[in-house]
Amino acid sequence: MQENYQPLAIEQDVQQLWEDTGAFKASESSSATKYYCLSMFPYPSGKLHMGHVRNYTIGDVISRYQRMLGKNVLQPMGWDAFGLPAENAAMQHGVHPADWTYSNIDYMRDQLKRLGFGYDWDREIATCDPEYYRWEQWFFLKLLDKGLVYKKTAPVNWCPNDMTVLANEQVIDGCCWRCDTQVERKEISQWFLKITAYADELLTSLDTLDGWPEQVKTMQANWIGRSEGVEMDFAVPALGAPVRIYTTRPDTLMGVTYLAVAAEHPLALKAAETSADIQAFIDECKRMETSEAAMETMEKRGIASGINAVHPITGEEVPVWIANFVLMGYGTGAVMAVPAHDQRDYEFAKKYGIAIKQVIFAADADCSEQAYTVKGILKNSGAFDGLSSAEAFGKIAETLEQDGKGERKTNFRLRDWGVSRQRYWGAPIPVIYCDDCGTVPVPEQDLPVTLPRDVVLDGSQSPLVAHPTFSKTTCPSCGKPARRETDTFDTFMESSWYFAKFACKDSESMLDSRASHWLPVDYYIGGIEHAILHLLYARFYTKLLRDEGLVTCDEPFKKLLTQGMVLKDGTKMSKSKGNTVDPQGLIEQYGADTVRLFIMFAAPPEQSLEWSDSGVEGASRFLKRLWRQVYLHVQAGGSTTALDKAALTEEQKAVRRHTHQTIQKTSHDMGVRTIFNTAIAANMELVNTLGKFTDDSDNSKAVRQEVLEAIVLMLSPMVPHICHQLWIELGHSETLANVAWPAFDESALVQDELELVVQVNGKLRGKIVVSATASTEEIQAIALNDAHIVAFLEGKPVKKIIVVPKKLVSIVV
Ligand code: OVK
Repeated sequence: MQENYQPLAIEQDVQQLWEDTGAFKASESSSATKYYCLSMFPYPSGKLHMGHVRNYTIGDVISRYQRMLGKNVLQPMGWDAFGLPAENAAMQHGVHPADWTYSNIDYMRDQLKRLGFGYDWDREIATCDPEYYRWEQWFFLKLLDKGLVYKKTAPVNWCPNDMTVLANEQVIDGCCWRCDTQVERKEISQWFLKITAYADELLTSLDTLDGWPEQVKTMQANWIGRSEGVEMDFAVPALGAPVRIYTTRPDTLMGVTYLAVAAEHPLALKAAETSADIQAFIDECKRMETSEAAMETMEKRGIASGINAVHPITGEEVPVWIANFVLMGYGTGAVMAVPAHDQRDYEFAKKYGIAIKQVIFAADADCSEQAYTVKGILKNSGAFDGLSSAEAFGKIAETLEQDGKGERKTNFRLRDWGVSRQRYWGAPIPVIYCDDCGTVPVPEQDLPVTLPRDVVLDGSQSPLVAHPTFSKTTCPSCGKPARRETDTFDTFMESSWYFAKFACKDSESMLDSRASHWLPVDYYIGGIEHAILHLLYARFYTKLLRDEGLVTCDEPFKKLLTQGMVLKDGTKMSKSKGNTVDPQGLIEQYGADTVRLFIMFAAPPEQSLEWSDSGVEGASRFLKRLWRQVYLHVQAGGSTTALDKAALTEEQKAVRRHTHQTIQKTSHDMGVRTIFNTAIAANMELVNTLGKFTDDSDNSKAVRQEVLEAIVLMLSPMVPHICHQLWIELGHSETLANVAWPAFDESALVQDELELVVQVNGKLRGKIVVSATASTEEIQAIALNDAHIVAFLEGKPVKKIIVVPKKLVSIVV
């Protein structure tokens, strides 16, 4: 055995061995229980950053631990390869998005291998591979057939100078990132997936996800946003049609002092016919950004339409305003405003001098400074006076229903999923437009619709628009000249089903029975930034796949771990802050095991991890210490005799007890709590104990062998390379990757004697040593007869004596 730990050489050899022996190839034919462990696959953005290293180390530790428990583990890896960064790189460096992507994949794959992650590389997927996205196209057409896909106009960010659509991240302070021109809102026709058809199930089946963090389930539930309310009509004689609104607070209906409608609402358009000011305001609204985040933070503005609506209960007239915070795409494009009981309505009313009418009362209900948004008792509400908010909800709904002016309705905040992107580097949407036949699906035998390679990206419109294979095709239905859809899919489409494809990469169909064998994913690990959209889309897609008979599960991810961020100097590592740490340099300096150990030791997986150079040094020192312990043991001849449990000295027993306590604790930390830093710390303490254990009798060597083997096995999920080597040095020939997780020896945990503290009248007066099996009466007798304690009893009669098992004896005299 080498005297010094040389990580680089060991790691290379062990990785080669894993590759040669196919150590991590998963098979469906195993009789062992399956365990599918998946980390969110990366965008091939160039090179790994620390966040990736953390994510993938956590996944690998869980996978290796489960393998040691005897599970048949699948841990695959692939590439979320489409998206804007490849187009940006193409423009900045003049390299084709495909070349940029594939060369990044090659580099990052090497990095993952260098870190020793146990992936089944035979299942590697790159989503930009036509053999992958062909099935996405195929499935889209199935959904189209089922009516779960449709087209409608929706707003996009439009740069009038570059004549191109911009993604939200390409809009900086309302301007185009390239030419700084003011961005406009433009309505264009786009494809949508009807996720709203699954809103109810997406919400209710959250209850089945016991293995998900509550916080993530709450975020999903809020995003879906189920609400109970009332939909009602306000008649508008001037428009000749009523304005329909939805409210979750019908109890405040009698406090309505105005309505607000979106700039695109028919009432607004009607009002604009006779007012240049209104038209100007509408035009301005249309120029606004489309993102919801921008909506929330912008200044709330409006203009009176000059048109009045009729209150459905009082018959009184209420003015209608056109407001920039009401969106046509959300609900009915109109809202009733109750300034006394809604803060946004309140601020708007104050700004424009609109009446504020309080109708909900309670002891603390005061509307002089702000809206009173809590429920209470109705006043100023005519026939509904004196009712509670809850009672009024029912009564008012009933009244509207009787009058045919409204009805109770369950609403969802969730909107259908717009999947069209006006970009090149994505999966083409497989439809053809024919002047005669309209929208025609691409026939199955013509799939995949592949991306042409011969394009130049210049930042203006997608090169697909002018590309001959897209602009000139024939209608599959009538054979006349036609053109292809030039939009490509949102990249969330690819990441919504990749976990299923990993199960059956080489299948002749989209998925086969192997998908049902492996799914659901037993443990899914990834960043909190995907808590809402990616996870929701993946859950939605799973239900779509199930309803198409392609998988049998209802939910894709049984357990979810959302890892914390990697910070440096208290802030997120980011290029712009210049505080990134490149994992590559560290791997080259210290080896993969040190990097893995540091990252798992520095914090529990769900908490943020503060980068520390000294922490990396510490991890490296510990591995050297562990190596040294094995080296000294091996140099001293190792263990030549079997452990004789009957002949153990107290010291040997204590070392064994510590060992088996550590196995017990580590198993609990890893298997139940999914917290690794404490598991590592426990093993570090055990290494310390071993350092102090210098006895060199044969039985001590056997004990030392047992302890070292246990440590090597317990740390192997975290630091697999060094552990593999140490395992061999400890005299084993089998690959560590196939060895079982150690079981603790119950008998080694038993302590023969216990030390208890003794209190007299609440004061600590001494300690006694008793047999671990002593009864309460025996312990009491020992305490009362202990010479040291007797002195404190001062000969007084004992009033009370209490024994707290394994801890203390309390005597009252
Ligand atoms: N391809 C998607 C993705 O997020 C996943 C799909 C399933 C939708 C974690 C940093 C960071 C540090 C410095 C500079 C910049 C960033 C993510 C994902 C996984 C893959 C890393 C998180 N710090 N980034 N692909 N992270 N911590 O390549 O949360 O962005 O779980 O790695 O990330 S990704």
